[in-house]
Amino acid sequence: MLLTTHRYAKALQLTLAVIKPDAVAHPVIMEALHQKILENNFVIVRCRDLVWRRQDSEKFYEEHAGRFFYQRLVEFMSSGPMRAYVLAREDAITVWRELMGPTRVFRARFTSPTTIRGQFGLTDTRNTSHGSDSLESAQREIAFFFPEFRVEEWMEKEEPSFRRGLMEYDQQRLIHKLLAHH
Ligand code: 3AN
Repeated sequence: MLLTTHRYAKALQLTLAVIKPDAVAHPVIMEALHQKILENNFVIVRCRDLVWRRQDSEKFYEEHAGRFFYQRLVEFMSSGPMRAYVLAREDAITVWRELMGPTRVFRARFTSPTTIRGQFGLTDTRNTSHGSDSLESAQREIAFFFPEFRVEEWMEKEEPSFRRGLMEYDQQRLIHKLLAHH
């Protein structure tokens, strides 16, 4: 366990972050992304490795059904292991999306070369990562990946202690936990 001392001034916000199969396939990239999450003072609330069936992929991206990239997107997202995170931070949704950079990798490489997609993205479909784009999608997407996770309960019971920095990082489970006596 590692003690972390970061304290937050504002309430923590939750977001859903996914490392897509192209990045999970490369352990060095996967590790770099995990470190980036820690360096940017996210609380890792949950972390899960999983593989989607095609129907999971279709359901998650149903708003894109009919777009020209839909078929390749659903195939790609069910092609191998992914890692999903529930992350908490001040302005978690915006901060994670800024770290990811633009959706279109070939644009990201020029306009935002230090972002995750600018650095590691392969194509516009194989673009390393996903992040919720609003409070509503964060709620929906967290429920999709972590059906047993209760956002409201976490906000009420755990957020105040995490905000005060009363946590440690569990290197085995790759998540932050509240200190036992709090
Ligand atoms: P973001 O992931 O940046 O929120 P969305 O929600 O517009 O972007 O798109 C969802 C996913 O669909 C993207 N992450 C990407 O994998 C794929 N995608 C979006 N636009 C394109 C495109 N023009 N060509 C290929 N794939 C795309």
